[in-house]
Amino acid sequence: MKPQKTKAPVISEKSTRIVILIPCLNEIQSIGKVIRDFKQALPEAEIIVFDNGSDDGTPQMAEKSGARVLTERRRGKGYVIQSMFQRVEADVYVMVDGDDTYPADRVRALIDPVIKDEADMVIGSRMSNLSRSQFNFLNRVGNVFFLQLINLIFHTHLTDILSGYRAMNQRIVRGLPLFEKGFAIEAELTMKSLERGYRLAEIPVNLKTRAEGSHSKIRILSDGMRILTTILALFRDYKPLTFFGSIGLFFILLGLIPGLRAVIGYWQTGLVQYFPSAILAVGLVLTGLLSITAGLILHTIDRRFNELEHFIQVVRARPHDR
Ligand SMILES: Nc1nc2c(ncn2[C@@H]2O[C@H](COP(=O)(O)OP(=O)(O)O)[C@@H](O)[C@H]2O)c(=O)[nH]1
Ligand SMILES: [Mg+2]
Repeated sequence: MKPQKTKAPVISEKSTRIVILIPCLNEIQSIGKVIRDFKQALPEAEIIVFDNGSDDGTPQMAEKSGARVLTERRRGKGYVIQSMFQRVEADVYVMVDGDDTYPADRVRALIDPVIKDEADMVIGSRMSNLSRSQFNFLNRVGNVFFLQLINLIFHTHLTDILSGYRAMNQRIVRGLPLFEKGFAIEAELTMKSLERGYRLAEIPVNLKTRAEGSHSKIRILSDGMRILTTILALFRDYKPLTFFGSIGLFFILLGLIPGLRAVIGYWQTGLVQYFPSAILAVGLVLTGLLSITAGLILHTIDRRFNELEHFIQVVRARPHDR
């Protein structure tokens, strides 16, 4: 659904409230440097660390380095990002990991298209042709797989959908309903932005390896599965006709195999020889038709929901209109 474009005022440099939001869980080795680097790269921005029950002194180090520290009790990067969007008021939101793997010196290039109102979200892409990123092998394979999946679903040409380095304007931060609790939050953020027609842009960044002694919190297999199920669930919810339609088509094509066998048998002998094949064929084709029907019904409901969401956006944008 294309949200009613309420022309946001061009944000002038001077009055722009920019915040750097850093989700952190036990990042004592790197958080001090991250805060210093961003203070240097973007002195006019406020830096807020969202801590999630670190027990290694991260919040104290963050405060000592000049950041504001807020706490989110529910464990999980997704909960923290949701909390950031709900609790912080600003014009430009930058989110960056606290493990010093993203380059602070690219932050101006990241926020520029947002400030010029050329994009609603700018993603710091670790996998563009111009990026020289240090990924561990499994992480890169997972990222490329999920990237291809989302580009296939939305016919887009993004180069990185799971990057933790992004700049966003208030419209997208206020306009997106986010529910993911863990590392699938970036996939949800990207897919829901694409589905709602927000303007996405990318700039190349080089991902660095973590500081000595600091460890990634991601569990490749379980978080990877979580990201995959999230992508498939959002595909089902936002593209029901494509999702259930392709499943339906698959079953109908599958039913053709035993079906043809039964039909050819009947043709040749005038008798229904292959009963099991005939029954299997009917079963498969009916399942296919059922799935397509479900897709059509959900597609219709989805369109009406889009209209509802459109009016909610309009009312929110112009609450006093009668
Ligand atoms: N507050 C909070 N931050 C988290 C949590 N899990 C990860 N993070 C932070 O999210 C960022 C990315 O996590 P990381 O482990 O580096 O994942 P990776 O970059 O995908 O390997 C880091 O700054 C982590 O400290 C969590 O449960 N709560
Ligand atoms: Mg990391």
